[in-house]
Amino acid sequence: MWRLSAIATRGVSSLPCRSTAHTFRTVALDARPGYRFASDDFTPEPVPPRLPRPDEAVSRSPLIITAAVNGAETRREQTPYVPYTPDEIAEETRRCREAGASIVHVHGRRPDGTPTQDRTTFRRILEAIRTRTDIIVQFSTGGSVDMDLDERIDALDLQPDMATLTTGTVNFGEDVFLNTLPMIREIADHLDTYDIPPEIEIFDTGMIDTTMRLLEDGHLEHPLHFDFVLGVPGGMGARPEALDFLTSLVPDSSTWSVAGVGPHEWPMAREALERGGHVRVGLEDNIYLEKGVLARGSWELVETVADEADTFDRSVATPEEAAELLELDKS
Ligand code: KMH
Ligand code: ZN
Repeated sequence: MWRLSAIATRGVSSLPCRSTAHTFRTVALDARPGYRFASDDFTPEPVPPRLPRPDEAVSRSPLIITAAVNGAETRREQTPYVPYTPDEIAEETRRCREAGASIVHVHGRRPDGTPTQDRTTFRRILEAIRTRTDIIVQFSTGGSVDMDLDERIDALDLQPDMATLTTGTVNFGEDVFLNTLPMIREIADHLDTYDIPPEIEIFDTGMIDTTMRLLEDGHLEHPLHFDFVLGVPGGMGARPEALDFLTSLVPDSSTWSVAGVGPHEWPMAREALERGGHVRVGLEDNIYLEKGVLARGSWELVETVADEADTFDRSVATPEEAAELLELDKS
C-alpha cells in the first residue's frame, strides 16, 4: 500500500491539480514516514535502492527443509522419478527424510498419475509414511487447478500435521489457481476445526495482505508459517528483491520458507539459507539437479540443500526441531 502511495505521489507531482497531489502526499507521508517532501513542492526524495535486508537481525536457526515430492502437475513423461502410489510416495518421503527433510508436502495421485485429493488415497499415503518415518506430514489443499473446493479439503479430517492454505487467486501457467475469499475462509475454518496448522502459500504479494485480513477477522492465528512460491509463470517472479519485500511484510512472529520454481530453485534456496529462512525443494517445483540433468528423486534435491546448509552456518533441523520452530504440537 505505501509503495503504491509513493508511486502515485511521484506520478502526480507534475500535474497542475495540486489539491489532488496534496491528497496523495498526505497518504504517502502517513503511510511511510521515510518519504519526506519539501513543503512547497511534491518531489519525493529518491527511493532507496533496496529495502533493508532482514538477514542481519535473523539468528542462524536450524534449517527446515520441506520436500515437495510429487505435486499435482509433474508427470512421468517429464521425469521417471516422480512418485504416484502411496507406497512410492512414502518411500520417496523416507529417502527425503534421510537426506535432511523434516517436512513432506504431499499431493494425492491415482495409479495413472492423475491428481486426486480423495480421502482414501490420502489415508493410504499417511499410513504408508507413518510406518516409515517420523517426518512432519503436510497435505496440500491446493490440489490441482481443476478441482473444486470439496475435493481439495476432503482428506483434512485425517488430521495431518500441517496443510497448505493459499490466500489468493493466481494465474498458473495457462490456467488459473482459484482461491476466492469465501474459499480461503472455508479452508482456513476447516483447518481450524481439525486443529491443523496452516502453511500459508504466497504466490504474489497481495496474498500477504489477505492473510493479514484473515488474521484480523479471526480466521487465522499467530504464529504463521509462510511459504513464498516464486517463479510460477503468472505469479510473483523469483528475485532477491521479492524476498526483501515479502519478508518485510510478514508479522515478526512468523517463520518462512521459499520454493523457487524451475531454474529458480537453487538461487532462491541460497537466498533463504543466507537470510535465516527455510527452504522447500522437490519434484513438484523442479525436476533438474542441474541444467539437463534430472534429479533422481526429490531426495537428491534435499540432499543438495542439506549439503549447502553448513556453508551458511545452518544445521539441518530434525522433525522435532522443525516442530519446535513452527510451534506445532506433535502428538
Ligand atoms: N498445484 C497447484 C495448482 C498447494 O499444494 O497448496 C497448487 C499447489 C498449492 O500445489
Ligand atoms: Zn503443492
